[in-house]
Amino acid sequence: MDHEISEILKQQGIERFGFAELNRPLTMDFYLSWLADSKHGEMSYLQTHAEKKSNPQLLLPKANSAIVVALSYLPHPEPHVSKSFKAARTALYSRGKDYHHWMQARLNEVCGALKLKYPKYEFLSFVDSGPVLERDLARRAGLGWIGKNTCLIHPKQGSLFFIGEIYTNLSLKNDQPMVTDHCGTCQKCIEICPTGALAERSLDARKCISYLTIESKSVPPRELRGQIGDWLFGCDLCQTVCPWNIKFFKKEIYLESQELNRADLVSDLNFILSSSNKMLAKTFKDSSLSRASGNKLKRNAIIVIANKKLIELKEMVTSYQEHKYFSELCLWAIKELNDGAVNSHCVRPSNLRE
Ligand code: B12
Ligand code: SF4
Ligand code: SF4
Repeated sequence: MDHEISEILKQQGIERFGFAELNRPLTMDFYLSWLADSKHGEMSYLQTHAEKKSNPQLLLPKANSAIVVALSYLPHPEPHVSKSFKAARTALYSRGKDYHHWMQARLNEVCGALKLKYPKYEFLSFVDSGPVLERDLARRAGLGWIGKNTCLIHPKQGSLFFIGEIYTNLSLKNDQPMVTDHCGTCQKCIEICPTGALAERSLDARKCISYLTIESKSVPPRELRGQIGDWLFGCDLCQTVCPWNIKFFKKEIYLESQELNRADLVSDLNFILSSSNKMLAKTFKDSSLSRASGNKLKRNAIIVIANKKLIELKEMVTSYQEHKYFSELCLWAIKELNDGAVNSHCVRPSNLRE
């Protein structure tokens, strides 16, 4: 039966997968202590999900196994979106369509094909947002080890992939052993993290740029703003520094922004700040960037403007000063711009903004 399932997955174009028994995650205690230390910040859903993460049968009664799938995002499988930036720096995973939609749809198709073959059994798929401890599950399915950057890494494919899974009441045999830890004495991810968010295999989300630019609704604390650098959405540093990604992606990954055209960056950030939130939502509807609301994108843009000393956008930043959410951030950004200003010409603030 396991062989037939493998064939169905391959027919559906899924090459990298494994099976895991559905029981309490091996790292559940770590997860609970991580929550108890409040390292999840504002992501209260992680707390709510704890019970179902611990007991997968609460999601699908009598579930025995999970089919765990890894899909690489370099190159991005769904790169075409209505608008992408020319120069603003966004995480590699986000440079395409929102995987919560297309990957979920692909897994739903796989569930459909499995149901056809095994009509008496149940299949339920999740991608990212479900109450599943995905890295733990994928590790148990033999898809990689958990690195010191907390990412799941495969010795032959690096870590630049998404994880999704299908719960089922079929009993599937796990035929891939867990991958042994290949981090050794390396500490590169911990050393490069600009905000010091990483300790070995534990990430303080409250300090992670990915959290600060995507998940958190708050304006980042002053002491972390400078470290966000030019990241507009997400961060890849602890992965792009990893020798296991460098080995497989070589010239496709960068630590620094690629040679940036300042005018393009100004144009991207100006677009964000001069658009209404409604317009931003419409523009990025199909893209991963839709995970951040208009105000979050604007907040991030103001931080990048300050950090990159884009004095051309000072007037635009100033135009947000009266807005309750942005006012303290604007004061900080204007001070940063004044401190580092070299030359100035203003961009006309748009009346499209809310
Ligand atoms: C919340 C969340 C975040 C938070 C917190 C991340 C974190 N490391 O905790 C933030 C917003 C910061 C984030 C960032 C990113 N995320 Co995220 N995130 C999640 C989410 C929804 C939950 C993760 C979670 O429960 N975190 C809590 C901590 C405690 O759990 P954990 O990270 O899984 O850590 C486990 C290990 O560290 C392990 N562990 C701890 N100590 C030890 C010790 C030993 C010896 C061992 C073996 C294991 C071990 O136990 C922990 C609990 O199981 C998952 C999807 C899901 N449903 O699981 C995606 C997920 C983990 N994210 C993903 C991605 C792609 C990212 C980013 C790369 C996006 C980006 N470029 O900006 C970054 C990577 C940052 C990083 N270094 O982790 C992918 C990871 C794929 C992979 N190859 O690992 C996932 C699986 C989404 C998906 N479906 O593909 N994310
Ligand atoms: S994603 Fe960036 S900020 Fe977050 S832990 Fe990795 S290097 Fe640090
Ligand atoms: S950078 Fe080094 S320590 Fe960090 S995950 Fe990669 S191999 Fe492990």
